[in-house]
Amino acid sequence: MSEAPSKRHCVAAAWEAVNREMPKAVRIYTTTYCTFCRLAKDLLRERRIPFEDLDVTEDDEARRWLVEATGRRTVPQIFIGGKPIGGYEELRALDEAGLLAARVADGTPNA
Ligand SMILES: N[C@@H](CCC(=O)N[C@@H](CS)C(=O)NCC(=O)O)C(=O)O
Repeated sequence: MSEAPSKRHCVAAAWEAVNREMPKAVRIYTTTYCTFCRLAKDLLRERRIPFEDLDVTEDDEARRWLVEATGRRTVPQIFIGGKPIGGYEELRALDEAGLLAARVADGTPNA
């Protein structure tokens, strides 16, 4: 008789489906060779939060737009439901406060 799938397995499978089908509420602007970008994406993956990764390494126009939109010059810049929340440290602070999942759930997907 086959073994019933574990709860962990079911949750992982559900998140995979969400990743495939749900418009993503989290958008993260990154560059290559950016430690904070990697940490932010690792955290999102750990929490199984789907995200859209936009690499702006070679895109000066996008970098200028990001500075205007966020008032910050560093990457990553993370948007939830179209609103800038800051970089990795702000993402981690939301997570540590137990607010990240709710913010993502509240965030309307990026257009
Ligand atoms: N406090 C920021 C630090 C981000 C940061 O220092 N990022 C570096 C790259 S890993 C950066 O953007 N440096 C300036 C630049 O590349 O122009 C965060 O948590 O995201």
